[in-house]
Amino acid sequence: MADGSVDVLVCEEYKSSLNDSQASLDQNVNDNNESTTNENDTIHELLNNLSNFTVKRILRNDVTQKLLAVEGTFKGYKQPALVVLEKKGFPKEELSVNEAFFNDETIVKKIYRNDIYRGYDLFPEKEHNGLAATIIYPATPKHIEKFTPPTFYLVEETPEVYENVTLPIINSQQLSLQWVDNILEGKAETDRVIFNDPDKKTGFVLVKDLKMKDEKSLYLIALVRQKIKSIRDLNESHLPLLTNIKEAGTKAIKETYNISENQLKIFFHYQPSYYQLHVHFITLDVENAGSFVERAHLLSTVISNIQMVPDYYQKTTLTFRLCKYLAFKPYEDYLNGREDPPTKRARLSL
Ligand code: G7M
Repeated sequence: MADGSVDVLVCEEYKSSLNDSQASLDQNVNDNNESTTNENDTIHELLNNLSNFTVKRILRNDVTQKLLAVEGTFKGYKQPALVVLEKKGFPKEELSVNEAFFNDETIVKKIYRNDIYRGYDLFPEKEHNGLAATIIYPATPKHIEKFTPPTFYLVEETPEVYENVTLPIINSQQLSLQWVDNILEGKAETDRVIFNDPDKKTGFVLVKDLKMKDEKSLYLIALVRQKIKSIRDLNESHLPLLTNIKEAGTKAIKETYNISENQLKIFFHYQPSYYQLHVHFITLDVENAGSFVERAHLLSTVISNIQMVPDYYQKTTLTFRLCKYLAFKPYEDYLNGREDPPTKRARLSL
């Protein structure tokens, strides 16, 4: 497992921007590496005996991902090291499962029995009981941050808050959309495009997302040609565009991957990382796609809301989470400066 691939830990909202900044991170690491090439060459010898490592701080103990990230030091090495331990997945084949666990060597310890239910601790043979380890040395503050769980802040964004806080932020600090333009203009990732509708009003490009690494599970995004920032801007004039994305997008996926619409989750992010409207298309098995309730808005629900109330997204309160205090602060400041701060403050779950 390479360092760059361990991005499951990052707050979803910042993954894309981190991907963008990965190059600079890699550059930092390279710069750092130049001065520590000798250390790096020899540190691997110490790994033969992990008692050379002292844990300074647990950065993350993720029970769902079964992953432990710790910061520490190796004996004789000054700079911080990062060690990530992950429980390995199970074999996929029935025969391998049989051979790995259901044999004489597996130690069985009974924990409980209740009616038809029994619980055990199993200790399979060593080779089926392993951990995957990633060691980063030297670990930069960015690496440490990447593996430290974020603190989340919930924002209930009224139209007024959007106008006074979000919009100025989007206008002043949004991430570059060059990569989107490149795809729309056919200048980049042409081999990753699944479908292209050139219509200026209802057209879009359906392309493999950066996160789609192989063909095992689907992760596509539909990049819209019209200049629309986010779902906040959507109204009834966009219904032909939205229905086209739904119908033509799912048709293209059926033809290319033989996956039906009822196996797809099709949604927007709010807030997105990139303010040029795009729709995520994933199969239901894909995790870590930011499809939690405080971020995902199903395309079908968005269409239905606009059909009922044409200016729904200009009127509604949109709730989203932020995972950096710096990003949250403008919202906190704005709401604290209001005439009736206690009521307004109650709208923010700190
Ligand atoms: O909704 P949100 O803005 O968070 O999603 C943006 C999506 O764009 C993420 O799923 C990213 O993985 C994806 N993405 C970001 N970049 C920079 C690229 C890129 O250069 N190419 C492609 N194909 N997808 C990208």
